[in-house]
Amino acid sequence: ENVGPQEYTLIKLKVIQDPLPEKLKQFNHKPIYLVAATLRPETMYGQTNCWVHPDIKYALFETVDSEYFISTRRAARNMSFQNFTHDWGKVNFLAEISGQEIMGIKLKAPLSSLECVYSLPMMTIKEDKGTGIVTSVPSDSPDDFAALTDLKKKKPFREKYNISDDMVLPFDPIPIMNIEGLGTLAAPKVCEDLKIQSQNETAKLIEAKEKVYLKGFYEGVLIVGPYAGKKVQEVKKTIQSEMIEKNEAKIYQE
Ligand code: A2H
Repeated sequence: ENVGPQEYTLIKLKVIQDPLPEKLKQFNHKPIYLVAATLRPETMYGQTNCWVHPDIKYALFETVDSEYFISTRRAARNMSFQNFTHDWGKVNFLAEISGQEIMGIKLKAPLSSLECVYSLPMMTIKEDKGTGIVTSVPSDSPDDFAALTDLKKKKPFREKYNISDDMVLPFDPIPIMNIEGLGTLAAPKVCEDLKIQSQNETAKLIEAKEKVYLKGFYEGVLIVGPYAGKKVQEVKKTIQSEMIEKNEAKIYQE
């Protein structure tokens, strides 16, 4: 669908669960990250959780910086052509991991005001886009708000994927920017205006995204962090660069 390469910011969500989940136990000598591809690095202040698809197969591999990354194999291969791995074009896959095996994991999300966030199930994740892992900003992303609301409303959905109430119920959208006409919680507002009932209402969610996305980018003004008061457009690149300098993010293209 895309013409030409798309640049994403890869956000490194560090696994901070102690002890490590069973499947990751043997990888305890280097830091492990779930890596999420985003187009909106300036919204990372509002991360409340991370999305993985329970049925997607992910892989763990070692990067040139001696860290472990978890993403789809496809994304890992792309990364190997962008100097993420020791040998150009080669990935040293160390484990195959299903989404369910990295569900409900405690993570540290860069820039988020929360001490920790959890990996939770999202059923609309596409396997062939980004890393197959999505970081969640329900204040500004209708997809994220709809998926979080589904989990909050539907106990059987949480139980099916072994998600405890404390990983979901305390987490509310965090106001991070003001968009004229939409306020400081644009995605929840538009989802409510359009009466979106679940993450599967694709057509309505496309409409919601159109409403929030362009306005957020052109008219959004941050209300938190060091760039509070600045237009998103003016500080997006700076925020991205600062995360990269702190080793919390990378540029990734596909
Ligand atoms: B965005 P594009 Cl605040 N499957 O990040 C489904 N969605 C995926 C994905 C996948 N495999 N990989 C990335 N994404 C999401 C933040 C955000 C995003 C906000 C607002 C809008 C928004 C927080 N989630 O995206 O098809 C990621 O969510 C609106 C489209 O390449 C990524 O940016 O254009 C975006 O979709 C990439 O979508």
